[in-house]
This record gives sequence, C-alpha cells and structure tokens, in this order.
Amino acid sequence: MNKFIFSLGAFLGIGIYSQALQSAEIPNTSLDGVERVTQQLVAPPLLPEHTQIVVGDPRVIQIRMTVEEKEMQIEPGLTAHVMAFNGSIPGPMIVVHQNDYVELTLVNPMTNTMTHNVDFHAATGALGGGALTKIAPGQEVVLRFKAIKTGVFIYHCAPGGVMIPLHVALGLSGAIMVLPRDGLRDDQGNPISYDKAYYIGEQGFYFPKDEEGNYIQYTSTLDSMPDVLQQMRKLIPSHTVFNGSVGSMTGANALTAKVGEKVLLIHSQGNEDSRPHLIGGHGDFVWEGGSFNDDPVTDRETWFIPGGSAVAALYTFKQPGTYVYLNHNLIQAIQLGAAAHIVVEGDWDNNLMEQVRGPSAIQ
Ligand SMILES: [Cu+2]
Repeated sequence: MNKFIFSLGAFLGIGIYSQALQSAEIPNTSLDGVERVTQQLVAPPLLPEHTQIVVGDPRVIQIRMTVEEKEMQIEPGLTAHVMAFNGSIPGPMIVVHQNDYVELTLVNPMTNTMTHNVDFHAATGALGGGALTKIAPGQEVVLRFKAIKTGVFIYHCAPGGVMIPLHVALGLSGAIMVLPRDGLRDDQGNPISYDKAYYIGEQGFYFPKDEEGNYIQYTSTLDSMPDVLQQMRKLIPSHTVFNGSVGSMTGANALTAKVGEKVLLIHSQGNEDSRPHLIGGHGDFVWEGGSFNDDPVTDRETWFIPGGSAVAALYTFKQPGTYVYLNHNLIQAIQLGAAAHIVVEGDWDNNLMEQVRGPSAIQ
C-alpha cells in the first residue's frame, strides 16, 4: 500500500498544505473472486458495448486511457494544439453499473510535455482520484474506485493550479455513466430502456488571434499556453463545440435514429454551462444534474448543464427529418459551433404536423 501525501495548497494555490490520506495499516481491498472485465473504450459519440441491466455481483471494469498532447482540426483552416484522453475530445464514455469497481490504467507517454491526472466526479475521495493519478511523461498509474453513485458524471484532468482550467479548456474531459444495476426508471418508477445512446461532450476553446484577426499558429501546447491563459481569463471562448470540432456531428457526420426509437443523449460540459435543446423534439425524460437516483423530469423544451457536470435526456422520435440538437445559447450554437444534426428516418405523421398551405401570395 502506498503512503502518499498531496498538497491541497498547490491544488488551490493557497497556503494550506499536506494531508496524509491512506495509512500503511489499512489493508488493500481484496477483490479475489471478483469478476474482471475489460471495457474497450470507443470515441464519442459512441458508447462502449454494454448491457443496461446487469445481474450478479459487482465486477471490476478495467479500462485504459492515454493522454495525448496533439494537434487537431477545430474548424476548416484552424488546426490547434490540444490535449485528449485516448485522442478524442471529449474523452471516451465509460459505462459501468452501480457498485462496480472502475480500474483505470492512465498512461502519460514520454512524447508528452506535461503532468496529467484524472478527477472522476463519480468517485469518492482523494480529489476524485486526482491525487492518486498524477503522472509525469513516461509514467503510468493504476487507480481503482467503487462507483457507488448512479448517474452520468464528468471526469477531467486536474493537475494543479492554473493547469486545471487550462487542461480542461484544451480538451481533457470526458464522462462516465453509472447505471442502476436494474436499469433506468421513468418518473413513475417504471423501468425504461434506450434503443440507442450518444455522448456529446461540449467544449469551450480559447484560441488566441493576432491583430489581423487570424488565429495564431503555435509550435506546441507549451508555446501557446501564455496566450491561451490570457484569452481564458477574459472568459470569451473562441469556440464552443460538440465533440472537439465545428461540424463534428453535422452533415455527413450527423447522428442517426429512426421514428419510434428511444435515444439517450448524454451531454457533458467541463468548464462552461450549457442549455441543450432538440429543435422539433423534447426531452421526454431528463435526469437533471445527471443523477439516476432522482426521478427524471418530463417533457422539457430545454434543459440545463451546470459546468462541471453531465446530464442525460431520453427522447422517442416521432417524426422523420433532420433535427438540430444544440446549445440554446444560440450565439454559441451558430457562431461558435455548438450544434449537431440527428437525421431521423421513418414515416411522417400529418396528425402531428402538416403544412396546410404552402407559401403563396397573400390573399
Ligand atoms: Cu492534464
């Protein structure tokens, strides 16, 4: 058992200092006989293979994430230095059930330049695991936590001081869904399930421009850091995007569904607030605040995501067509990029909507 100390002072930038957490006298949790499963993480908007209901005892869900300091296209004409768990912004969705153990191997390759870690909002203790996962380039670490709370939660890098908002503003956040072992329930307590689930990670970027209004090209994340920090301090994002780039889920990249399908939309935000809205549809069931322990609210037009959280909304599509799912701060949606398309196939229901007469001269 490792004995470790972390500096809260360094974390908060104030003078309080260390606190010993684990003691050498406390034995390791014995997980002998507990089933181990490796979850293959996939890039958003997809979720890893999972079942909604699980029978049997809690298991150890083994996952592996690598922090990548990399260049990524944010919009046509802008490639920027970002940071990404497993190479995607947001990081991959993790799916487990209540009381499962999440066992993460976090890797910080030698090619990186900075210290990274993970703070899981789903975890209990040690800064969400942030104090136990801090690793330098060339290191890896293994953290295990028990997912005792159900819901959708974000995770993000939080290596200390101003690096915390910076690493989140450069892309290092993702989400985990902790399902009740017997699945989801509606507002009346009846079991409900989803046919399809998508993960949308909303991301504010703060890329600086020069005097001519062109994005400044940097040689590395380190090189861009002073300017990005200055831009962040103004609280004016250059971009607010879904899944890492403008248009990541529009046009040819649109999400898909069919009339009658129940689609779960899980939406997270690391630094800023958001207000998702499905144009032409609703949130039939919305787990506000992300907790599956609370009854979902019903029939919402727009819902709210406080920065630093994830929210799940379930909708059964009733009409075909192209839906726009966006942040209903329409400035962020249209001018900064926070919009996705959902193309829904099926038969149109004239009873729900009909153009009674097309555009014609005023009579
Ligand atoms: Cu980091």
